[in-house]
Amino acid sequence: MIDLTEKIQEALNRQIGYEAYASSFYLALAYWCDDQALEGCKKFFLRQSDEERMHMLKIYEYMSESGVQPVTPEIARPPFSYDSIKDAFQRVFEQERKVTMAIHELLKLAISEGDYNTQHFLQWYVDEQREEEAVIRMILDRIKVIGEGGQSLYYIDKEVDKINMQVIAAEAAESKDQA
Ligand code: OFO
Repeated sequence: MIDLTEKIQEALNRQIGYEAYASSFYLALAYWCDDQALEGCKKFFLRQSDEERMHMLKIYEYMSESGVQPVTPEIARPPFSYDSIKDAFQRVFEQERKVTMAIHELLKLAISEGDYNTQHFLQWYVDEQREEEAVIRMILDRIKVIGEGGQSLYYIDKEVDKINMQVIAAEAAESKDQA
């Protein structure tokens, strides 16, 4: 059993809330895209919603293995609609930046508490956030190049679909390497 201080427990519970919100946010985005007939974007956001849930569950497991019962959070309702697909991805980027900051704060706390296990546990999240931000930044760059309006939406959707497939392939290769 690992000892988690009160402060670390509170911070991990807060992080559970952020991951839960992120999962719900991506789900809302997926069905906004569905309404706009953007199938590629819908798939991207659905996969991301599942991943965020997995990130949340990893914290549940970590706390449980440490002999602490995690607190299931209340989740705020995410935005229902967006001005454009660019607006949607920009908000995603801001959301991911917030989560990155939260992970970094948590890591700083684990360092100041001398909690080596939590530091080690959080390293995975640091890497994951960096990768997620890079993917969203790439999508925003592609949207800039393609432009918005008219037929460009069709090409943006195709591009996001392609990027989604690349993310899936990269994750499959990563888990094969770890097996
Ligand atoms: Fe949990 O990875 Fe983004 O938010």
